[in-house]
Amino acid sequence: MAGEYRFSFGPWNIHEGSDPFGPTVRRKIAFAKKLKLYKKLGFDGVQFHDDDAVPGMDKLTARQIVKEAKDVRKMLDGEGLAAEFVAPRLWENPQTIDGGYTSNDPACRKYARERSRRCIDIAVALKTDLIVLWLAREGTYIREAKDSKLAVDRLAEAVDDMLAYHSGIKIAIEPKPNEPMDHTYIPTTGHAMALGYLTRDPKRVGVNIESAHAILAGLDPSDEMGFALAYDKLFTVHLNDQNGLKFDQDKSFGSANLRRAFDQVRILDKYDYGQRGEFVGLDVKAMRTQKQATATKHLSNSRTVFLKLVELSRSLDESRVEALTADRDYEELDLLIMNHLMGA
Ligand code: XUL
Ligand code: MN
Repeated sequence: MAGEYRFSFGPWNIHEGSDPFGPTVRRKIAFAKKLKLYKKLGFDGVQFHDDDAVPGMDKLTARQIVKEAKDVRKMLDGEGLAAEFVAPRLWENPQTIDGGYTSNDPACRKYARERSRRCIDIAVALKTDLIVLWLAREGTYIREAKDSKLAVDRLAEAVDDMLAYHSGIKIAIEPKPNEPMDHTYIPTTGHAMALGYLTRDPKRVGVNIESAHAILAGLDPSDEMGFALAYDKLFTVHLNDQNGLKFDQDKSFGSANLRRAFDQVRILDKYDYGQRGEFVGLDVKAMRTQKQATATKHLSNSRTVFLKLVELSRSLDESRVEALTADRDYEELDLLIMNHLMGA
C-alpha cells in the first residue's frame, strides 16, 4: 500500500525536547540536515512555518525574504521534496503577545496582517498554494478582555485580506480549543469552516484537522474529518495522538488509542483523501526521553502505523459490518473491530 499516500511533517517535529519545565535534552539538528532525513524516513513533503523557511524574517525586507525562500526552494529541489504548506508563526513576536488578528492593539493587528502577507510570499517562492493558519493566541486568558463578536469579525477580515493579496492561495484553518490560551475563538472544525463562509471566497478556505486538537475539544477526530469531507473542506490533516485532556501531547499516531486512529484512517481512505494531492501530514513529537540517534522514530512509526491501518481498513469484512449494523448487533460489531485490530 505504501506509495499510494504521500506523507509530510514539519522541521519542528524533529526537536530538542525542551518543555515548560526543563531544558533541551538533544542536540539541535540543522535544517539542511533535517531535509536529508525526509526521504529516508519515507516522507515527500515538508510543512513550514514562515520562519522555518526564513529565520529572523521580521528583520528582513520583503525582497530579502523572497530571496531567502527561493534558496530554500532550491534545497528542496536538491532533495526531491515538495513544500506542503506555509503557516505564519504569529505567536512569538512581542507584537503578538495578546494575539495577532484579534489583538486589541491596532499596531499589533497591522503587524499580524503584514506578516501574513510575507508568509504568502514565502509560500509562492516555495511553490505551494496552501497556507495553514493555527490561530495560537487568537483567544483569551480572561474572557472580559476581548470582544468575541469583534474577534470573529477581525479574523474574517484577516483571512479576507490574505485571499485578496493572492488569488492563487488556499487557506486551511487549524482549529484548537486551548493552549496557549485558556480559550480560543476557533476551537473546532465547525467554527473554522463557518469562518470561511464569512470571507470573500469560501471555496478557498478549508481546514487542517489535527487529531489531538479535536480530542482536546472533547470530539472524535474521525467524525471531525467526516464533517469536513462532507463539505469538501479537508485541505490537509495533522495526524497524531493524545492521551486524555491535558497539554497538547502530539504523540505518535495511534499510540494512545489505536482504534481511534483506525477510524481516522478508515474515513480518509473511504473518501479518497490524498487522491487530489493532499498529503498525510503528521504533527508528532518524540518523547523527551528519546536519545539523539533515535529521535526520528516517532515519524517513521506514525507512518508505519498509518499504512498498516490502511491495510486493516481495506481488509475489514465490510459485508459483515453491514449485516451486524442492519441487525443492530453492535456488541458483535464491537468485537469484530477489536478482533480485527488484534489480528484475530
Ligand atoms: C500547535 C500546532 C502547530 C500548527 C502549525 O498546536 O499544531 O504546530 O500545526 O502552526
Ligand atoms: Mn498541528
